[in-house]
Amino acid sequence: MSYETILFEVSDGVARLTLNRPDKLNAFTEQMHLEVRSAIDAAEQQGARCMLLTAAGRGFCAGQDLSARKTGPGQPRPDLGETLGKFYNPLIKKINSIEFPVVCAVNGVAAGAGANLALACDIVIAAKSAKFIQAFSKIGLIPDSGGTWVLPRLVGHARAMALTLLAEPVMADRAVEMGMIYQAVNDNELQATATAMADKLAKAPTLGLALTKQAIHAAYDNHLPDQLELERQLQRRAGHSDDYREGVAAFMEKRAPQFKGQ
Ligand code: T3D
Repeated sequence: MSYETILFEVSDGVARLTLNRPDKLNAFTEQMHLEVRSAIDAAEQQGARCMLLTAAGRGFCAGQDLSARKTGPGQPRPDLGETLGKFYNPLIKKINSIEFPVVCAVNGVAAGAGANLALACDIVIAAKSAKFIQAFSKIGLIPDSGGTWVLPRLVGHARAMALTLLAEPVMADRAVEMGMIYQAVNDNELQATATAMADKLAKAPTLGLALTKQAIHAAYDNHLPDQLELERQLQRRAGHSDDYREGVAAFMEKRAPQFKGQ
């Protein structure tokens, strides 16, 4: 499939998805949502073992394209519940549950749903010049795309509340200090660092990583006994995998493992 609003390729197990509306700071249109969805489906079908999400130009993503939301007197007001249900929520849920790691390389400003899209990814690396803005309160909205769920968990209640109510920008270094993201790197090192990480993850034991994702997400809702039981069940599955057998064999034979992702 050819795309107009994104760039997409799968190579050596890494699906690289680049939001590509740089003039509009990669704000989401309906078309972009559909193309992102189709690309993620293609990544799964083509056997990707890691996805690298990034964007073109000076911004990462400015959230919803507001030019599609202008209404004047007498015109119907948009049903934003419908667009969340149709586009944003399925996207966040998909990233959350997809059975390989998703690395996000935040190359510039990430605002509104763009910020929360980044925070939904498994590992977030940002260029030092990048910033995160919970821009919603500036236009009378609430944080969506999982922002009210993920932010308090990452940065705590006090910071989540202030960041969302004030809509103040958080620079990448500060986002690392707060625990909002994993790493901030010099701008000219972002793509190389993220690519190296994605390459490494694509050669890792994919099933084990998928089960790790599942366990960590489940931990937010579980009490310790339930979580221990879940770990027991998932470890049983991991222990039956070819990659576990290969990992142990490689360790014993003092060689590098060749994981197949199964
Ligand atoms: O609607 C629903 O379906 C519900 C879901 C909502 C999810 C949401 O994401 S709501 C929040 C929407 N996003 C925002 O409110 C952020 C709006 N943008 C900004 O606040 C600023 O652009 C930034 C802080 C992100 C960056 O500022 P700056 O000064 O670096 O850039 P700029 O000059 O404002 O923007 C550059 C261009 O991108 C400009 O276009 P132009 O004038 O050069 O033709 C600007 O209009 C455009 N742009 C930036 N953000 C958006 C956008 N165009 C459409 N929609 C945008 N969100």
